[in-house]
Formats: sequence, C-alpha cells, structure tokens
Amino acid sequence: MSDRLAWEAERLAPWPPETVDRYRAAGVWADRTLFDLLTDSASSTPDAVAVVDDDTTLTYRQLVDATLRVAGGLRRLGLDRGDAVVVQLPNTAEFVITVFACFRAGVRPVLALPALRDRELVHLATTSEAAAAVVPAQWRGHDHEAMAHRLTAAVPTIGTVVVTGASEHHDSVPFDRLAAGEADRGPQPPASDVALFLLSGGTTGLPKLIPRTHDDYVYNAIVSADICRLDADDRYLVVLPAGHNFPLGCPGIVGTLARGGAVVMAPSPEASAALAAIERHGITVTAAVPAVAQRWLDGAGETAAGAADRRATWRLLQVGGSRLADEIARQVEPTLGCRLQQVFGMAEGLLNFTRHDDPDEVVSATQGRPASEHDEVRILDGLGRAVTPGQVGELWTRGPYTIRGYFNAGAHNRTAFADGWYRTGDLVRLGAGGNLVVEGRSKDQINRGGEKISAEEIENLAYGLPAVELAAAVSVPDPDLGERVGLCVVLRPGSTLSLDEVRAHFAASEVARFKYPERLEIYEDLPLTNVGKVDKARLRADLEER
Ligand code: OOB
Repeated sequence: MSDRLAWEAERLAPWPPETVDRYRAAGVWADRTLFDLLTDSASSTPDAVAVVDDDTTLTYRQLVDATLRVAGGLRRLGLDRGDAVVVQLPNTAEFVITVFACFRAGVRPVLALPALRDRELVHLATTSEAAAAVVPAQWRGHDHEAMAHRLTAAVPTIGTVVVTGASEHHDSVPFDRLAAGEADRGPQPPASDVALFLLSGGTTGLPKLIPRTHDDYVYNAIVSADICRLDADDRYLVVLPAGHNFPLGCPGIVGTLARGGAVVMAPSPEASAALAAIERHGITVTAAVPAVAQRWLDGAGETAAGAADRRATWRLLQVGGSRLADEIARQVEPTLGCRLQQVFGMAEGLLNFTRHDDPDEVVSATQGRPASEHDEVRILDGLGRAVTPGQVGELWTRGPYTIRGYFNAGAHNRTAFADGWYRTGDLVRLGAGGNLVVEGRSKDQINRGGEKISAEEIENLAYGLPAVELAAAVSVPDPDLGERVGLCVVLRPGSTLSLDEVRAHFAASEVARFKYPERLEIYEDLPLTNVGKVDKARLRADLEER
C-alpha cells in the first residue's frame, strides 16, 4: 500500500467485514466504479448527448474522451490513486469532466461549493491533505484563482492550481491544457476505494469530510435512478450546486449518466432562467430546495404561456434539503405541471423519497421513506429507546450507502455515530404508509434555504469580535428561506455592536457569505437551561416575538 493510501486508511471508519460481505453477496455493492457507469452508457449510445452547458454539448463518446484526457493530465501532474483534490467548480461541463476524471484515476475530489471562501477551503484542504485545487478563474465576481493561490500558500500539500476559464496567473495550469493531452491508460481504482468527499453541514466548528466509496455511491445513484424511473430519454437539469449530494447522485448527474440520459448544467436556479431552460432543453427531471421551488411557483404564474410547453416534457420535480411546507407542496403539480417528489436526504447517506404512485397526501405531507430495503432506521427518544410509532424522536440510520464515520474526525465520530448507526440529529415521526415526517432537529444547526450552517462555527467567528462577551447563533424563521442566521450576544461592558459591524467582521474572516448573520440581538444575559447551557429554544422563541 502506498504511503498515501495508508495515511487515508487510518482516517477512515469502514463498514465491518461481515457487513461488507453481506452487501456484496446481496449484489447491493456491484463492484463497479463511478467511471464504469459512464463507459457502460457510452458503449451502448456513444452519440447520444451526455452533457450540455451554456457553451458546450458533449456526446457520450466526447465526454469519455475528455474525461480520459483530463485523467491523464491529472496523472501527469503527479497525482495518483488516493490523492485528494479540492474541486470548486460551478455548474459547467468541466465539473462533470473533472469529477469523472478523478474517478477514473482514483483521485478523490473534495467537493467544495462555489460559495465557500478562504477559511473553509483551508480547512478542507488541510483535513484532506489535498495535493491540488481545481477552480474557475472568476465566478460571480469572485477571483477564485487568486483564492486558490492563497490556498497553496496556506496549505503546503497543495502543489497545483488548475483553472477553468481565462486564467491570469502564470503559475496556474489551464484546464484546457489538461484536456488536450493524452488519454489516461493507468489502472482504475478498486470499487471499494473512496471515490469522493462530500461536505457535511456540520454541527461543530467547520464542515466535516464525508468519504463515499465507488461501491456505495454507485448504489446511491442507481437506487435513486430506479425510484425516479430514469432512462435514456430523460434530460436532467442541474440547478443546485453540482457538488452537493442531491444534484450529484440522487439520482442527479451520476444517475442520469448511468442511464444514458442527458445532463444539462445551469449556472443558477433563478426562476425565469431555470423555467426557460426547462422548456428549451426539454427537461424531464430536476431537483430543487424548497426556497427555489417556491420562487419557481411564483415565477410560473408570470410565464403561464410557457406552462403548456413545460408540461409536455417536465415530469418530475424533486424537492429536498429542508422542510417543504405542505401548502407549497400541494401547489407544485397544478402550477408547474409536473409530479412532486419529496426527498429527505443527507450527504452522510440515507435517502428518503416519496414514490411515483404514492397517494397525493403522502407526497404533499411526508418526506418519504428509505430508498433501499437494506436501509435501517430507528426513531429514538432521548434515552435511546424506540419511541411508540407516530411519536417524534431522533432518527438513527445505517445501511449500504451511509458512512460509518467522518474522515479524519475520530473524536467527533464517537458522538455522531454509535454502533455503526449515524445519529442524524433530525427529529422525525413515522407518518402515513411508513413515510417519515421531519418535525425539527436536535442538532445545533441553521438550515438557510438548504445551506446547513453550524451554530458553533458562527459563534466561534463572533468571538473574534472584541465587543462580544457571549454569543449564541440561532435560526430565525423566514418566509423565503425557511430560516436565516440570527446572532444573540452579550457585550463586554462599555461596548457597542451593530449588525453591519458583525457582517464586516465575517467578511474579513473570509467565510461563505450565506453564513453572515442577518439579525443581531443584544442581551444583558443569555437564558440558560437548568444544566447551564444557553437555552436556544428560548432564544428562538424570543427572537420570533421581538
Ligand atoms: C441534503 O443533504 P445535506 O447533507 O446538505 O443536509 C442533510 C440535512 C438532513 O439531516 C436534514 O436536517 C435536512 O438536511 N434535510 C431536510 C430535508 N432534506 C434534508 N429536512 C427536512 N425536509 C427535507 N426534505 O440536504 C440532501 C441530500 C440528498 C438529497 C436531498 C437533500
């Protein structure tokens, strides 16, 4: 084993050998790599369209060719099986080529969303000991290339910055140069290898890395594709950030390519552009968070003329990432003309879907049931006992595509996992037909329109302000995004603080903008629970009242 693979192995929490044998024997883990899924489709329909973005259309043959060249390019840069690469690309064909090139070469993409900034990237690159970063030159007015070069200065393992678009730094490797070289001829990794790292929303400090193997992620995508009945005629629109589990593999990009369908990469979920793209590309399936679905519902009213055209092809809208209100759910089919599917998923694994033939009431009022018969779920009370059916409890889960531990996070894993079960921190109850209803969460997190924000991370940042004596971050209910970030503070004697000052401090700390507090409340004292912890339930109630 190479030093790198040994280093990685020490930081993984694998499934126990008897469980591995069980999943293999059942054919759940099919010993295929993610790259195999792509080549299988390419061999049956080489000239079918595989990927479309604003600038490019690639057939399966062209996509495989580009992917092999970039895989070869990664190896020429010295990257090898087990190496990690931070990939922070927007929704473009280059994203698809890059991740499949990584899968081919056994290089692990660490999927950093474009909104992340220096602080988060340094953390991800350090935790994964990444050897390279792949970024756009510029994206939405931000200079990602300059940020990536700051990253090489901060994280010594990073040797290379690969840049898509108009590069301005002579030390960068242009993506197009990688894509112009010889096709890779090296070996593929075994399917039991880690294929990629997804990011967790995080409840402590900074995001955790979620190692997903080829075996488990192939299954994740295939089981999702089956439930969504994807086939070669489907055209899937990516509007959420492509590196997020939902549009990547549920069934998303990977599931669509596995079935020989076409993936259309859209730069943003903005309503008029997305609805126009659905018509123009004859989209059949797409995935959105509730805040986006809500904007599409509002936008569809204004473009009623297009509704009939959209109805012609668009058959399925998947909604997940945060709780969809039942009333909004009921508007989807009549207003957008496609079937709704609720998806309650997590980057750690477990996916719940409502099914195509479920009664309308199940589709509009539940968040679905586990994707696989091999998924195990428990709903437990605070003492770890099963609740009586229908009562609310914490969801614990394990299964063939749910991780057994975060990467390089031994101490945290001891509380986040127990006997192989992942403790989701979601409060759920069993609803109609064995479907789960999400009632809230016990984890200290804010869910801002599907973006998960660790309260602790916000508090740690707030403590960087000299005026702050005590800080507590809580969610503030919001009609558009579901929740926003609220910050409650006790100030040091004689200090003052404004929301603008807080936001300026967050900007100076180089964190993703979606984490900036949007409400500041100043307290004399923070309310405490009887064990002396900040009483966040009371703070939330108080913020709602004020
Ligand atoms: C998806 O994945 P993550 O990792 O960004 O976030 C997972 C968490 C869940 O634990 C839950 O707290 C929340 O997001 N969540 C939902 C939900 N779907 C996710 N809460 C209420 N209702 C839902 N439908 O968000 C994700 C991954 C794959 C597919 C879909 C969503």
